[in-house]
Formats: sequence, C-alpha cells, structure tokens
Amino acid sequence: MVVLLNDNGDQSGINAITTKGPDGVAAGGMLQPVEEWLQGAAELPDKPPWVGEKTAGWFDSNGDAEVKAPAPAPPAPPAPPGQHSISEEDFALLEQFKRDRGNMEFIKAKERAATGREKRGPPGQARKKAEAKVGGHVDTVGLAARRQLENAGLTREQLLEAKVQTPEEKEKEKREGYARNAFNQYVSDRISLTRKLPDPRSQGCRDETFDIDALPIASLVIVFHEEARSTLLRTVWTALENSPDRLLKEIILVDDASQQAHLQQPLTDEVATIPKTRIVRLKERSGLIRARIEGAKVATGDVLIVLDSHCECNTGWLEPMLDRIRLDKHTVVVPVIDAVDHDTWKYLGGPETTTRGVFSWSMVFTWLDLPYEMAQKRTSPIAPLDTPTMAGGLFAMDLKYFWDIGSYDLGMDVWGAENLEISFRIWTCGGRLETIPCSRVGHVFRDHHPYKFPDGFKTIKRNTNRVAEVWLDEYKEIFYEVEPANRNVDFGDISDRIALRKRLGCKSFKWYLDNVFPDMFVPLEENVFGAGLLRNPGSGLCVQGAQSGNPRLSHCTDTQKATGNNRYYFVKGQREIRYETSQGAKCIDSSQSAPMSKVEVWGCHGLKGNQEWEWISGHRLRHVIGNVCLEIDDASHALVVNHCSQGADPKQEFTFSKWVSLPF
Ligand SMILES: [Mn+2]
Repeated sequence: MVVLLNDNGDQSGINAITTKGPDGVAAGGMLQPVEEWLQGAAELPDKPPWVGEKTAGWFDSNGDAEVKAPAPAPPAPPAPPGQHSISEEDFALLEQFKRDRGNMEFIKAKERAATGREKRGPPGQARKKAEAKVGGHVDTVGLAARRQLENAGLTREQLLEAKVQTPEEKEKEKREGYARNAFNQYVSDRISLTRKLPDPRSQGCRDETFDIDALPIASLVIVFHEEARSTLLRTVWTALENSPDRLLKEIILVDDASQQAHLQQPLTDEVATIPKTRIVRLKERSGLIRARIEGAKVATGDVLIVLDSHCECNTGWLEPMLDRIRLDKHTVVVPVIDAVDHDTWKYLGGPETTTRGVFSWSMVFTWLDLPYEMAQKRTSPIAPLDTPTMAGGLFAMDLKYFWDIGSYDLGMDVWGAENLEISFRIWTCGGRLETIPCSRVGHVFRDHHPYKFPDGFKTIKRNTNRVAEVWLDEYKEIFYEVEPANRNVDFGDISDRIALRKRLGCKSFKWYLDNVFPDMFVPLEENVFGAGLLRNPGSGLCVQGAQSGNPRLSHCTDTQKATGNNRYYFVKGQREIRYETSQGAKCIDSSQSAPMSKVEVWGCHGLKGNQEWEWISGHRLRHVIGNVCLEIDDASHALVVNHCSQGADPKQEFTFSKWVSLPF
C-alpha cells in the first residue's frame, strides 16, 4: 500500500497561505535571498506586480514600520477639487461616499458573486441605466457616489463633472497604490473599514465562554510607517468592533515619522472621531523596536497587545488571549495569523492547525507543523499550542511582564531578529509562548517590502548576531557555520543583555532545544550520517544549494568552503538531505518517481514522505517511497530520479565530504 503524505510542508505552514508561494515565509521555497531582496528594494516597481510575473520576495513578519529612510511617496491624492466644477465640500462628500457607502456596494457585489445570490438583473444593467440617465460613463462605485450627490442636490452638469474614474485613471490609482504599499490599496480603499470577516474557527472555539469581568484589560499598540489609511484604520475599527467594550481600554497608534500628507493632520482629525484611539507621533524615524516601546510606555491597560498596521481582527479574537494571561501573567500569546490576500483582500482563514513558529540555523523565523507524535498527544484542537518562536508582528503579554523581562534589546536597530530574541527570552527566563487557535487576526502578507532600506541587510545581520551572542551559548557556532559572512559583522556592546540574562536566571539554550523545540534538527555529529559537500565523484560536480526549484550541480569548491547553502546534512531519523538557508531549512524533495523526473527543493517538513532518502550500496541515494535513485542528468546537470542501477553507475554515485557514520 502506498501512503501519500501531504508533502507541501512549507506551504502548509501558515493557515491559508495555501499555494501562493511568494506571499509569505510559509512558502519559503519561493522566496529570494535577503541580499537580492534588499538590492531590489531600492527601486520601486515600474509596473504593478499583477502585470506579468509575480515578484519573489520577503515576508515581513515584523510589521512594516521597520525601515530607516522612507521613500518619498509618489503623490497620489485625489485630484484637487479645483479641477471639478463642484464645490470642495461636495467633492469631499463624494470621496467620503466612495470610501464608505461605495465600499459596501463593492462588498455586497463580491458577496453576491461569492454566494451566487445574484438577484438583480444581468450585470451592467444598472450601470447602463445610470449612464443613460447622466449621459456619461459610470462605474459601480461612481454610481453610488452619484446617487449621493443627486441626493445632495447637485445639478446634472455638476454630476457630469464629478469624478468618475476612467479605466486609465483606475489603472493609475492601482499602480500608485502598489508602488506605495506593495499591496492593492485600490481594493483596500473600496472595502468597508468594518467589514465582517468569515469566521474560520471550529464550533469548539465558538462555544467557548469567558468571564468578561474577570479578564485583564488590554491596550492595543499599533506602530505604523507610511501605511495606507484604509488598512491602518481597518486594523483599528475591526479591533473596536470585535472586542467587548470593557476589555479594550485604548488603541495607541504610534507614527514612526511618516511623511505622507494623509497621515498628518487629516489622520489626527479622523482619529479624533474614533473611540478610544489616539496617536503618538515620533519626531524621527525610530524603527519598529523603539516605536513599540514608546507605545508601551504610554499604555495604561493590564495587557499590551501589539498588532501590525495592516491587520483585521476577527470575531472573538481578544478574549481567548486575555484568558491565558489571566491564568498566568508569564504566558505570552499570539493569535493565529490568517492571511489577507494582498491583491484581492480575500480573507484566507482556515480551520485550526498545529503550526508553530520556529527558526532555522540561519536564525530566520519560519513555520513548522508539530510532529505527528506530538500532535497526537494534544488534548483538543483548540487547546493553546506551545510555540518555540513568534512571528513578531502580533502578540499579547502582561504589560508589567513586558518591562520585567527586558522589553526589547535596544542595541538592535530598526527591526529584524527581535522576534527571535523575545521568544528565546520568554521561554528560557521562566515564561511561555503560545499560539491561541481560537484567536484569529488577518494580516496582509505582501511579496516585497515597499520602502527603501539603507543598510538594511547589515542591520539584520547585526541584530541577528546579538541574538546569537546573547542567547545561543555554544550553539552560536552552528549559526556562524551556516552564515559565515556574519562572523565579520560588528554586533556592538551586549553586556546589558548578558547581565539581564543572568539577573533573570534564564536557562540554557540547550534546555530550550531539549524542552521547547525537541524536534529541531541540530547538526551535531551524533545527529547526522554525513555532512559537507554533496558530491558526485564521477563528474567531480557538487550539488548547489538552491532556495527553490530544481537543484543543479556545479564545480565543487574547496571542502573548507562547504558552508552556508552548500553545506548539506544527511539527517538521522528523518533521513532527509537538508541544508540551511537564509530563508529556513531546505530539503531535497522528490514528488515523482517517473524516470528522469527532476527533484526539487522544499522547506524541510520532517514528515519523511517525499523527503526521505536512504544510502544504499554503490553510494546511491534511494528515494524511499518512490523506490528510485538520485541521478545526474548529463545534459542539464540537473538532479533527477531514475530506476536504481544494478551495477556500478557513476551517474548515481554520491558522497558527503564528511561521513560521520554510514547509514547501514
Ligand atoms: Mn506586517
């Protein structure tokens, strides 16, 4: 019998990232190296990503207030009222209407399309009627606006002059929205700020009840930098709409020195009309870490909740998180982060999973499912799930505890790796970190960062080194082996953080690995059959580390250079052929057994399946479930699988530069 395992390990990582590779770290196999991304980040796309190929990119797990020098935003406010023959007031009314009521039309139309409950006439009929009436082009949003203007007593001439977008104007608005935000602001702007999301939770979650009067009270801190109005305020409004009044004390928006005009006085004015909400303005660009601390300083609730500035809180998101903190103030919780499609704004929440936040030896955050045996031991699918690390952008913790255990490492700049630092600190210094399956918050995952990022790569390296130096003990050598370039990066003074670790009596990193993340692969000699270069002696070629796609062979470098991407491990237990990359661990994966099928690179999932290999006589690597052997395709230097040869076959011969123990 053949058992088919769900083998899209790194795609099932986060709920509902599904097969959309470039959208998130969950689909790490599709992402480009940080270096490439940073180079690319210096230039805004000259065409919108929905035209032609998708841009591979970067998962911003850490909010998007994390950049030093903002790119000056291309001007894209609505056309000045003077260009229209209607009054400024009426023009503002039109814009407002398009934003709010028009949005509802848009959503209703979407809902009708989604549910098939289209009760009106054929599409376009209403528009034709309206066009006949006003004698010009009308789109559906414009139509709603026109009705409002008609109600406001405008003349037909004024109506004709009123702004109704031509297809070209629409495209322009879309393009500029993408350039500013790397997401489809055009769509976001046309969706209600309080839209009702589908509730993806199981009945168990919906049936849970909480004693509202006993729960601690939350302060919500949202750091933003050059955020679009609609995404920022949708975060605010959905938090207000979906939180019991008693439990949400305040919403503190921290503006990390945004430059865009709409985020200045107009936002101040609008926020003045939003309950419980206020803005803290930072005078200069401070980065995510310091900006969050500024928000926490003025928070007065019991619990600090941090959200990115492009989130949507779903039904019942707050209570289950607060309840865990009520039970133990040392418990830090994260909601399940459901994806909001950055192009269509579709909410992609799914049922409960056992996906945890973890990290790779490159010290990169990634997602990984709980191993089967551990998942079997869970008492309930809705029970809180211990998570070794957090993504960083969304979490809740007791406010006093946030300060007591050292808030953030202020020696870190801007953002990057601070989520691992706080995760390691929480776990080893007496706390715990949990994902709450019944708490759902949507997050817009984008496929690249919209801002310029000077020195960004260096900043991340510096931050990451600080994490390794303070928290990893002897395991930091593994990190430096995988990321040799980091050895030369200055990490500044860490004495404060070392002292903090001592003062808090924190446990060792070995304790963390043994107890919190026991399924983490540790590339020590006792855990591998072989390591180093994976070589085909017949050709003298070596397998090159790829981030995704089909691995190839090229000339071997010196064994001494078998670091980073080219350092393979043949892992005991899972029997996977694995290497660490700046986007998480990758494994050689074969989903096909037909002769000459190319093998691929995917995030390691630890479930064997398509990633399980055994070393058999003749120095062959046999794919276990496919019963085929790894082979070089002479023509393309690609790695393929083929029937295992009986006699000697140089094309199927592979060795590791360092055999620790032979797997037979
Ligand atoms: Mn984000």
